[in-house]
Amino acid sequence: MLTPTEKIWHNGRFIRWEDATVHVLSHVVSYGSSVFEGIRCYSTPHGPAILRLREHVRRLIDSAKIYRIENIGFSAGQLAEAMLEVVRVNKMDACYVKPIVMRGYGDVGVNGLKNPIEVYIACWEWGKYLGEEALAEGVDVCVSSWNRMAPNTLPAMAKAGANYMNSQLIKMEAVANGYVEGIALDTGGYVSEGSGENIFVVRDGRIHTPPLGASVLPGITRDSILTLAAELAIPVVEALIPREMLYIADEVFFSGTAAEITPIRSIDRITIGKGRRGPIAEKLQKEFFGVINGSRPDRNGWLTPVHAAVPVK
Ligand code: PPE
Repeated sequence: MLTPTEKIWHNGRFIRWEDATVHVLSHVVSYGSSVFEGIRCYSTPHGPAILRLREHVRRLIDSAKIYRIENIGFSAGQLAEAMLEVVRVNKMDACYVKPIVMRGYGDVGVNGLKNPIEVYIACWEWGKYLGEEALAEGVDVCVSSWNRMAPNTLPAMAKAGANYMNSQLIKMEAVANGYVEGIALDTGGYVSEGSGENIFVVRDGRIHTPPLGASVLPGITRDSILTLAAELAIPVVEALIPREMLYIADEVFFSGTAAEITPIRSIDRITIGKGRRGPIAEKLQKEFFGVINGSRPDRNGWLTPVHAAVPVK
């Protein structure tokens, strides 16, 4: 269960954790009108540092724009600084940072354009997403009977609260059937993504991942993996993946801020590869966690130190 921290940032000032409440008639409650981010702050040899802060801020602003929130009220720089400040104020080391932009209380009805925009940023300690052993051992998952949203229904490129109603159906069904997670197909029947993770499939030394047109969130960890794969000279194909490709893969793994890089050892009770973490997932994990633990240089400037005195652009 969630352990509260002291403060939450709200519209430019800090309030107590327990005061960060919304009115039940806020637009977001009835209509799901929120966009948000999930960001990890890691404990590094140089103190706490936020991973890929700029990219998360950018996606938050993009998600808002898709839903016609053209002005969050804070610049990218201000939002980034606020996220660092939340970690500082709460004296956190490793934690998960969650900014939420929502349509608040005021008007009634579906059209939320007149409702005020509320911005909150919270942080708390969050451990391993798919279980302690998952990163080394791999997880058992299924293909969901639920599809990801059709492209012209809910936009998958926006990280919107409403999309997570679909994610909940995928996740709850998987858990009810004894799996850790579900993989959703898109409405064309091609592999899309997990309820909260992007997916990668390895066969014959080549990495395959669904393109953005397959109803996936443009994951920032996905992007990190594409960058690391290029640096390691591992070929990557972004193309539609038929479901059966999952079963005959040498390796399959998830990526996400929360899930990091999590190998999949079985899908629908079919063993994937050797039934444990494969060499490519392991190599990518080594590089990814190497940047965080300082054993690899931060070549691409992914880490923003929380306690540095320089403002973030
Ligand atoms: N797809 C979905 C649907 C998704 O929710 C996430 C993040 C990803 C892909 C991976 O994106 P990225 O984190 O930028 O690499 N899911 C978040 C967890 C959701 C939850 O609140 O639970 C996360 O990983 O933080």
